Order: sequence, then C-alpha cells, then structure tokens
Amino acid sequence: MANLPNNRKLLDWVEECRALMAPDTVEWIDGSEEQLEQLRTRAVATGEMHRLNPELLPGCYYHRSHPSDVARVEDRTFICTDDPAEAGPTNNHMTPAEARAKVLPLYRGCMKGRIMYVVPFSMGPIGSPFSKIGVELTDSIYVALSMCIMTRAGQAVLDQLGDEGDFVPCLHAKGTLSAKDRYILHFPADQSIWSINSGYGGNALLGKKCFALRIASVLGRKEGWMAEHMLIVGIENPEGEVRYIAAAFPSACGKTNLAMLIPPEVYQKKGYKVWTVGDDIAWLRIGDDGRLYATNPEYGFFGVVPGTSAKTNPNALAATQKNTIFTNVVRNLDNNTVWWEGLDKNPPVHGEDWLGNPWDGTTATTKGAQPNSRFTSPLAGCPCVSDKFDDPNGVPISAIVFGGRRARTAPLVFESFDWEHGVFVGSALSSETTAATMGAVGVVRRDPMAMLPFCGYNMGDYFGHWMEMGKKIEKLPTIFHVNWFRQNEQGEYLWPGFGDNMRVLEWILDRCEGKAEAVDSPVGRLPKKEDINLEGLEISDAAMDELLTVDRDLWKQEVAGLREFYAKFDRLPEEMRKQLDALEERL
Ligand code: GTP
Ligand code: SPV
Ligand code: MN
Repeated sequence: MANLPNNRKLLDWVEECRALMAPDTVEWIDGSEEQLEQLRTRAVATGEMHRLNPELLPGCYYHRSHPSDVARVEDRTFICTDDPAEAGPTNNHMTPAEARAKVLPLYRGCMKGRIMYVVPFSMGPIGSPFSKIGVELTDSIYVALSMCIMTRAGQAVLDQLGDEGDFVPCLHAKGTLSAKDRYILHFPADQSIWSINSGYGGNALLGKKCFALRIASVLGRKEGWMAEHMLIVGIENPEGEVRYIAAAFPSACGKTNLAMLIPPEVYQKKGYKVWTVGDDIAWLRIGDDGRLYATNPEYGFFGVVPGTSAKTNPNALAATQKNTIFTNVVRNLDNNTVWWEGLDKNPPVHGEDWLGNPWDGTTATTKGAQPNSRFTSPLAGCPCVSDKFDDPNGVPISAIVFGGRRARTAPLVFESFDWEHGVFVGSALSSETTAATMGAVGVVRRDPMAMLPFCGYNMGDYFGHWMEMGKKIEKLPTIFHVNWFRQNEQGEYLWPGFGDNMRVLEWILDRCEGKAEAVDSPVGRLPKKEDINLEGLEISDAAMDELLTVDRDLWKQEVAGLREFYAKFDRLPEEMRKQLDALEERL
C-alpha cells in the first residue's frame, strides 16, 4: 500500500479523474516488487501479457498491442496553446478550450469495469535538482508496468513530492483504442498531458516523448536548459579517461545502437571501452564549471527489436534476456521464447506472428515481427551501462553529433565551423525513407535536430533557444554531423557501421582535444581518409574517398530544399538565414 502525501493538487486531480472516468477501483503504484508481481500475475490472467520461459528469459513477458496501434501517431498529436503561433508551423494545434471540448467527453466513464492505476514517476534521479516529477493515470497494466521499467516510479517519488511538491499530470486511458478518436494532447501552459485511445509506445508511456521532450522542451526554454532527442555515450580511452558524446538521430536511425556500441577488436585490445548513459533522451544543462552536462531522464530502454542481434548489438540483446517486456514480436511456441527478423537464421517452425496467427518462419512470406516492435528493458540490465547513469549531476559533454540517413549527400562525418554553424547543421538534419528501393535516392524528410515531432513549441523559437544557449555555455561542445548510411551506385552501404562507428567517434573526440587533423570543405571540416583509424577494417580506398566527398551539385539542391523549408518559419533567427547564405556562397 502506497503511503500518500497530503498533496492537495495530487489528491484533488486523482479524485477529479476518478469521478470523470469512473473506474471500479483506484490502485496506487508503490513500485514494490511484491506489488509489481501481483500486477504481472493479473496481466497474465487477463491475457494482456504472457509469461515467457523463466529459465531462458527470466522475468520476461510478451505483449501484443492492437493491430491499429503500433507506433506514435504524429497526425493525432497536438500542442494546445491559446495562440497558434506558440505551437508554430511544424506542430498540430488546437486551443486548450477546443481540445477539452473535443476530448473530455471521450474520457467520460471510459474506465468503467477497469482499474485505474496511479503511477508516480521521476524523470531523472529522484531528488536531483534537475529531475522532474510526473504522475500517470492509466487503465492499462501493460502501461503501468512499462512505466515502472522506463522511469523511477513508486513510493520514493511520492515521498519526494511531499505535501507541497509539483508534478506534471499525465492522463492516459486506453478507451476503445479507436484510431479515429485517438488523441495525444499537450498543454504547455499548465504543463499537463492527455492521451486517449492508444496503448503503445510514445503515445501511452507519457514520461517519454510527451513529458521528457514536448513539455520539457518548453520548460527548458523558460529555465535555460535543453530537452533533446539524444543518446548519451561515454568513450573510455586506454588511460581510463571517459569522454561523453550526445547524439541526435531521427527515430529508428541508430541511437540505441550507437549508445551501446562494442568497439572493434583493435580498440578493445588497446583498452577502449564504451559506456551507455542513455539511448533516446538527454536533458542538457550548464554546469558550475561552464561546461554542458547531460542527464538521461529515463530508467529503461524502449528499443526497436527487428535487426537486434548478437552481431549488430550484443549489449542490447543481453539487456533483453531478463526483466524485459517484448511487444509485437514472434512467439516461439516450442520453447516459449521470442524471435524477430534479424535475430538469427533460425526462425521458429511453430510460431505465432505479432498478430497471433500461426507462423512458420521457414515458409512464411510475411514478416513475423511488426517493424516497430520494441523491447522495454531496465537500463541497469545493460552490460555496458555507465556508472554515471544515475549521477544527479549528469556527465560533461565534449561533442554533440547530428545524423540521419542520407544515401548520397552527407559525408561520413564533418565538423561544424563553430556553434552557430553547428546549430545550422542541426536544423538541416534530414533523413531518407528506408522503404525506397535500395540505391534510389529516397524521399528527403526534414527533421531538425531529430526534434520535429517532439518540440513542444514554435520551432523557430527553438532554433533561437539553441543560439541563445551558445552564448551562455562558456566551454562549448563541438558540433559534428555523421552519416552511417551513405550508399554506392549499387545501393550498398559504403560504411560498415555499428561497432566500426567507433573509428569516427575517435576522430570526433580527438578533434575536440585538438589532436586530429581536418580539412575545410564548403559544408564543414572533414577528416582526410588517413585521419580515420582503419586498422583491422577491410574497406577500399575508393569507398573511403566516396564517403568523404562533398558533391557540390547535390549540396546546391540541398540549399534550395532548405530555403523552402525555412520559408515556413516566421520566427527563424536571422543567424540561421545568414548561415544558409554563407553555405551557398562557399559552394
Ligand atoms: P528510436 O528508438 O526510434 O528513437 O530509434 P533509434 O534511433 O534508437 O534507432 P536504433 O538504434 O534502434 O536503430 C534503428 C535501425 O537502424 C535498426 O534496424 C538498426 O539495425 C539500424 N542501424 C543502427 N545503426 C546502424 C549503422 O551504423 N549502420 C547501419 N547500416 N544500420 C544501422
Ligand atoms: C521514437 O519514435 O523516437 C521512439 C519510440 O523512441 S516512441 O517511444 O514510441 O516515441
Ligand atoms: Mn526515439
């Protein structure tokens, strides 16, 4: 039984929501193992979750979401402000009054016959001056249990909140799961979140994208810090010094993989190690020493499953072998385990696909795992978790890295000329659709700072905030751009990626310390091919040359595309247009 503080805002809000949604009972989550075990047992009894083989996958569960509810719904996601200009040109907008009128009726009585779980959670270490508290109400055991993996949740958070503490109210209800009435609403003015008719991912685990990015980005701008869609990784050199990199890539473009990378053998022999602080979200603040510090507000991973293997990401695979919830993958009925495309060459013969249909992997013509199937695993279960992941002060950032999927345009890596140019490079971030035929240049989707779906306010102002932060951070990190996805004429990746990305990170960190060479190009500073350590890697000179070329004609098209994109913003900082002009000039 949770020990409740006498917190008026909390008690009144929970009662108000109870009256609105009419659940049969209300259950406060204290986060004790005893209570969580009860919840798991209940979820198994209702069929919401399935207990996997306790010998092979201890503490692991299997869940299926509704087939129409398998990913974030950007077209149903709204920023609700009185003035539409506050939401800006890249967000869907409703006024708070419109939003409430439309969505409040959907909540009425929607939890009849159900239990309403109250999940108090902390984004960031409990009690850290940089952490923020939220409370999620939900009628999904799956969501409640997932929140207990993804965040620090339970009694300690209630104690920290106390009688007077403030929190972000996060109201979630599965409702009917009707896609046409699905809404993900953010109210920046009173810092609250409403979600209804979804039970999956960022739509429903409200601490993640809704709170830690959309609401937090608004708070960060107000309070002088930044909430970003970034992994945080520490690279330890043979001398035992650890340097940290924060990197923003759009969704499904390699953050989890880079955060957990295993260095190539030559690096391991020399004594290099990689430590994961976070794989998706970073809160960045200026420390007393004038450097930029990063904390991961999360406590677990919600990672893309397909493609995860002992080859590509052994650390992620190891993290998922215990205390993990798998959603929408293949069930192996022979040994009560799970499987997905890209795991290995032994798909189950007696399987069930993510929809629950019989599925024989040796003859199947359809994918067994949904492409956005995910694992929910505790951070602490990752073999390479950093001992600093729980540090209330975070880790000092040496480099900020942006990256996307670009078949042709972007070189393997380049360094920005200075902070302002780096912000411009981040604003120009874009990624190509992966469904496009290999080799054909895909459709370019602009995704500035990988934040397009996650910025809770006007993105023109967001660029301005980046520029302002540059004036306040005394010891600025250097900003880089990477592209692991450059292709040759045949549509094959030119760079091996994954663990070998370490070679690029080494150049990046050496540049930060003035230990490596670079040559100027119109787009930024490039390594010469001999500046990237290729020891133990088979890659042709021609491939390296191609990886490090800047095609001026393609970049001129890029400038034109950016000019068109910038035209959307009436609050674009003047500096951004100057940077674009300067790039055009250099080309
Ligand atoms: P979100 O959780 O959606 O934010 O995704 P993410 O950015 O964490 O992406 P993730 O690391 O899960 O990778 C997504 C896909 O990119 C997977 O299919 C990976 O196998 C693939 N990928 C990741 N890193 C590399 C790389 O260096 N090279 C290549 N070719 N593919 C990669
Ligand atoms: C992303 O889409 O960037 C994710 C998954 O990390 S979700 O939590 O659904 O946003
Ligand atoms: Mn993400």
